[in-house]
Amino acid sequence: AEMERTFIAIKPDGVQRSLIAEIISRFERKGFKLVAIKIVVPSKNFAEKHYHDLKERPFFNGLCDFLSSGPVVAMVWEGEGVIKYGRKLIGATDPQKSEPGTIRGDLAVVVGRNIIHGSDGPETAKDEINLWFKPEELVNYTNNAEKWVYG
Ligand code: DAT
Ligand code: MG
Repeated sequence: AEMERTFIAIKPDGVQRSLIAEIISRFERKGFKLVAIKIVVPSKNFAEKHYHDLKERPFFNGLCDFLSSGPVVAMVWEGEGVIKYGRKLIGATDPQKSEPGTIRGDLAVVVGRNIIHGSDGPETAKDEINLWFKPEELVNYTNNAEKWVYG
């Protein structure tokens, strides 16, 4: 299998709404593997680094205030196609446009409180994993179900 890794974060709204287990469950049941996880309150400066690509956007400041407003569950998930398929599980950026069955479609209503972040491509995945985690925080292990997930 062509294994890849993506950065997924449950934002402060998802944590406060007690959706941590619900969100993790969707990635876990799919067959993806959790290789790093922690709960942290990012500083405003750290949030600005995470969202640096959006610094020209009018919502940038509010977005960074929001991300740093409380605990975030930061994770790395591994699996074949996990970057692209993780975005599918998450759904469209604006929950009004997310399909039912997706995380945002099922669990969120407005774009400013869309409960979850996922890397949008291989380069951002690498950058975001490096920003949020030290190499030794990523755990290499074999899940015994892998042979049943991948054949
Ligand atoms: P995504 O989180 O789906 O990758 P993005 O990278 O374009 O979306 O934007 C990052 C976050 O910024 C997004 O999850 C919510 C917020 N955001 C995006 N567009 C917005 C808008 N038009 N108004 C307010 N917040 C917005
Ligand atoms: Mg994005």
